[in-house]
Amino acid sequence: MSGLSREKLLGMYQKMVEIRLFEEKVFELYGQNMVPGTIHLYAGEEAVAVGVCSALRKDDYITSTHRGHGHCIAKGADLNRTMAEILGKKDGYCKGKGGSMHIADFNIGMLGATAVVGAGLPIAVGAGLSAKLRKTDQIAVCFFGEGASNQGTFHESLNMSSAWKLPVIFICENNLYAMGTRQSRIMNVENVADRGTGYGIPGVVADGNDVLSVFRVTDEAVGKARNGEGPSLIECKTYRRRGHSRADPAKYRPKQEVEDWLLRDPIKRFKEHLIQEGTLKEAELLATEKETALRIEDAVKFAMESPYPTPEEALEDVYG
Ligand SMILES: Cc1ncc(C[n+]2csc(CCOP(=O)(O)OP(=O)(O)O)c2C)c(N)n1
Repeated sequence: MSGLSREKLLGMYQKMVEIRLFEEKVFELYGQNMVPGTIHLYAGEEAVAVGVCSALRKDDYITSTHRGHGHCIAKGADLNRTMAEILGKKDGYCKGKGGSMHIADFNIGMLGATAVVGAGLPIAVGAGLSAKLRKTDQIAVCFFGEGASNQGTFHESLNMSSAWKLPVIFICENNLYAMGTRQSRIMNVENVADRGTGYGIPGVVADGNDVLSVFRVTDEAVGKARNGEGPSLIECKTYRRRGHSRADPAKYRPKQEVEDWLLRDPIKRFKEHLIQEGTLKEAELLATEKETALRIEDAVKFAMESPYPTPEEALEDVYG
């Protein structure tokens, strides 16, 4: 048994389903030419965002990546405004000018997605430093891929946050590929978590397709960070269901590997677990799925009806 309440577990399941259905809808809308730019889908990695964010408070911070919708939704973003932003509409979080890769909502501690690989890590370090200087017990979490762990920003961020014992949690979403490049082609270590040792940071490997396992390790790291014991590095082994971006058919992944990972689908596994443990009945979970699908439809309607920003608005809310 997980020790979590029925309500908490149902909430986690609902969030995972919300992310999956949202991503599938975005995939569809992209095919209808409704999404400006490109899109990087998060489907398959839901257990990471939900496991991590379920261990956080609303006033804790997160920084995200180019694959950010899942993180936003898990941290509590409004589906309507998220969808509107992705469609480039005025009622979106950034008035339609940020899009999928620059979405942010400071009210829920979501400091922003970024198209620059590895750019979210120093921002989380800054947020952690700010919390420490202001003597709040907030923490900052940054999500990034294994590819980003080869960037200088990863190493500098781990070093500085460890030296200054900052309340930062580094969450590596290791989905085995950075675009089409397999991890083993560019890294001579199997676990990104091992890289923490060089900076005096505990590194843990978690099953990134098991939401409860991700929750448990994050919860422990959160306790340490709030207690002034400094940063942690958690590597969640996971897999994306689709290609790197919407346009990528991901032919570079061996068929058997894809099939094996799809069998370990995080939502299916959590659902089976909840039913087997007797925590929730299948009918309750189905009702949640149906209700979530309706809310996604509402979000699409909201986004479709929202106007595009005018050309003049391109000059508003910008610096420099
Ligand atoms: C600094 C920088 N270099 C290269 C790119 C091009 N690029 C976009 S996503 C990506 C792969 C990132 O892989 P990873 O960090 O593992 O995240 P994943 O896409 O697997 O979630 C690359 C190289 C970029 N956006 N920014």
